[in-house]
Amino acid sequence: MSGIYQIKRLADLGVDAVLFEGEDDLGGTWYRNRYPGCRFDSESYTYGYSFSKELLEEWHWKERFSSQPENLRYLNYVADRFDLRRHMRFGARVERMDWDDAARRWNLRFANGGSHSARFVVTSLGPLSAPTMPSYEGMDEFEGEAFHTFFWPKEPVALQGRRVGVIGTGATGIQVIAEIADKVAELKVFQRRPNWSTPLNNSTISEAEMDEIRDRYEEIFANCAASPGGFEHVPRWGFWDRTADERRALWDELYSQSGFAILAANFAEIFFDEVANREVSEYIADRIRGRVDDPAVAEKLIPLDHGFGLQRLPLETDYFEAYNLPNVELIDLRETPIERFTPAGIQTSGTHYDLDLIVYATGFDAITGAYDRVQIHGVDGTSLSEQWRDGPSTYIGVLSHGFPNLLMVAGPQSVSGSTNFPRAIETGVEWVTDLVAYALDHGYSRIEADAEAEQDWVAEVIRAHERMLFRRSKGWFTGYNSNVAGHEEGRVRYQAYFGGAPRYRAKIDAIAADDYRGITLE
Ligand code: NA7
Repeated sequence: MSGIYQIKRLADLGVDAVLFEGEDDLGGTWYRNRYPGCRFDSESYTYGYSFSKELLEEWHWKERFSSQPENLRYLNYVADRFDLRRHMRFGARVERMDWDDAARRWNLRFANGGSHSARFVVTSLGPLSAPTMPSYEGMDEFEGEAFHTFFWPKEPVALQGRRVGVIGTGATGIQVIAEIADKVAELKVFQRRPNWSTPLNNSTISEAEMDEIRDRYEEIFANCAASPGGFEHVPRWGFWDRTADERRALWDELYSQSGFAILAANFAEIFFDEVANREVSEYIADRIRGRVDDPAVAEKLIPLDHGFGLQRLPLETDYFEAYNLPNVELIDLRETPIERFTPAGIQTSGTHYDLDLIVYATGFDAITGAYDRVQIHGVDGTSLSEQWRDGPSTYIGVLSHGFPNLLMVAGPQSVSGSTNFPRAIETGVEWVTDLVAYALDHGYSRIEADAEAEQDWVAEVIRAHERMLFRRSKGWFTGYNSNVAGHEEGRVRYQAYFGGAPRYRAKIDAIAADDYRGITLE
């Protein structure tokens, strides 16, 4: 999403720019995540690019929450529509980047042995592009098929008649489980911690509805720009001004609305006030109880370790009803942990499960993982991943001191991780493009964030984070990942800016207007 728009803006600027992509085609997230059920949680028409009126006129989103194959078609359409493929080099995975301070250039080395040198490098690496796997004894011995959802094969995967195990119940696991539950012979869900989840309420978009959306595009994007999360849903204050019955009436309404309404149009107090959060959590728990036939299974699906909305909320279609099917079993790993894998399946402390296919929906080394996977060496050979070992440190999520001319789109500590991605991506791309244009216009060839300005930004990121109840939760917002050393529980990483998109934009625009305050250009 970000690379495609970034290369367009750089091409429009008339600079000599090339886009390197590690995969053999474009699409990023929507190229890779081909698992059944993969789709937007954002309303499609708020997810698409807003930069071209013609594009908005031409494209018809067929579903309110469009699915992966259609999303990939869209990105290909955009690339072809604006003739962007000629700027793209596929199969070009950057393995290492070294800053040459004398030449003021980055030297890039590719996994396939090639190299490239550039004055500026703009990273569009994606916040959720470094998948992570658990490490259980005997995983290599399993004789069936097994893969991470990120690596779901391009070729159709047989599901009918097969015994399938899914490990992980985050946003991905919830999508895939709900989609395949009635298509497989047996489905075993290995759940360590349940997540809160609410209905997506997807629907198709007819030609007539799409025309109405097209007429409203200007308003839609203005609404997104004004909301903290980059959606049309707008949070409200006033939890304590309403009676408990009034609050329940609102939640009944929001639960039947689509997308993140229940989260992003809810009372803002639920994110800051434990009592408010407990009440809404209890409401959602009751909804789960109402949808799952077996009360014992329902209780296992209700999170006890975090309140509603305090980790990334997965949206679902018939997820809870899947557990009412006779072929679906929930295995609570807190009661019966996985002991090892065997050639035939998975052995827990209770039972051996025979499986034909194991799906790892075990998530990502979020936000900084993609950066750690490139060896980036800045001034004096300093390693970026070493510098960020305990958490990222950036200036407004775009620059990091000691790494001149490295400009991050939707980088760590920007709002990308905390909002509707594409809206923040467009903000980031436009800001970075303006900075490059400014540098070129003024004859500057070196751009570096000042250490002090960076410290101030990190302090602001921490302040915004600490105000919110999610600060204690174990999810990728706080950098938690049990499968990555240094990201375990209790090691909080300040990954994203949670001050809201409008405030973020105001801050970065003021910096630009003030001749890029906090950045040394020379
Ligand atoms: P998430 O949200 O990070 O979920 C990963 C899930 O995998 C989560 O339930 C984990 O449980 C589980 N997990 C991870 N390792 C293990 C092991 N070893 N054993 C059992 N279960 C495990 O990733 P998703 O891909 O679902 O979603 C990522 C984002 O992509 C999503 O937020 C959207 O923005 C798109 P845990 O919580 O660690 O107990």
